[in-house]
Amino acid sequence: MSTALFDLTGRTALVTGSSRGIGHDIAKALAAAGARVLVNGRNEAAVAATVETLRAAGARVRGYAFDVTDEAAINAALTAIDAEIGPIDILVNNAGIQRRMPMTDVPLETWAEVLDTNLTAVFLMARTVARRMIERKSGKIINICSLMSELGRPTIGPYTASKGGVKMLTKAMCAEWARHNIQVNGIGPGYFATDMNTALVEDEAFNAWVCNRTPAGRWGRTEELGGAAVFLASAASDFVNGHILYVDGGMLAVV
Ligand code: NAP
Ligand code: GCO
Repeated sequence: MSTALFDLTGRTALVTGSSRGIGHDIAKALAAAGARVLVNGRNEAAVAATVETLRAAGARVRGYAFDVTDEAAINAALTAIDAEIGPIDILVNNAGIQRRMPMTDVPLETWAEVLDTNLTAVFLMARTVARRMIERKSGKIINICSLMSELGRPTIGPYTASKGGVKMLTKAMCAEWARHNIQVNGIGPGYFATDMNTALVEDEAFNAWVCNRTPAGRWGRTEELGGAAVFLASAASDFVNGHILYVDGGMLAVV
């Protein structure tokens, strides 16, 4: 089978929250497959540093620093991208945060912060980008879900609710946009050692739990998500829609 199916040459990919962590390595993988990548995060310096790193590695890359919870900032950025770059062919809704505490202690502000970032932003970004994809009768949207799209664990109620929402929003987007040749799918990472999870990695008991609970016996490496991202961003997945692809070392397959 030709690798041309996975070739992203000539495509433009916006990856939200790609200044570090999972989003960074997804952007890196899409660039390596030929896409021009647009890096995002709230911190301008971090975005600029990532742009430089990816550019030094040969990527065609630009940075757009904005807060995905700010509708006006989203609209301004998407307008600028339209004017400066052109159409977004691939949108990866990756930006996300985690807040850990017993649900009875969760202030409404914390609930709102998590849901705004992890769920509402996915809606806001996709709604505007999809309008343009519908006009062009073509597009790829990848929403970053989680093991918590399927399972719960104590102390991460807002996050779990947000990720369950992202899974179902992915299916809702499929229901409305597949007819316009837009493929909307999710990637569900297992446990990966990023800034989001530093506290977990450093917790000996939790670290041991992850390694024992994961059939692969280890945490995932963020570069191991690149293949799933390139697949769902490419022609190789043109008849895949509403699917959540778990990259979790087998964790969801076993009790
Ligand atoms: P991370 O290392 O903390 O990176 C989060 C990224 O999102 C950063 O680039 C951050 O940059 C950006 N971000 C946060 N809030 C933002 C906002 N309001 N607007 C724009 N950018 C924002 O986290 P990660 O582990 O890579 O997680 C990335 C995604 O994967 C999240 O959706 C997370 O839920 C999901 N996920 C992670 C794991 C895991 O094990 N790590 C597993 C499953 C799913 P700034 O802070 O500078 O804005
Ligand atoms: C946690 C972690 C998880 C992972 C990821 C698993 O506190 O349990 O943050 O939520 O980040 O979402 O798929």
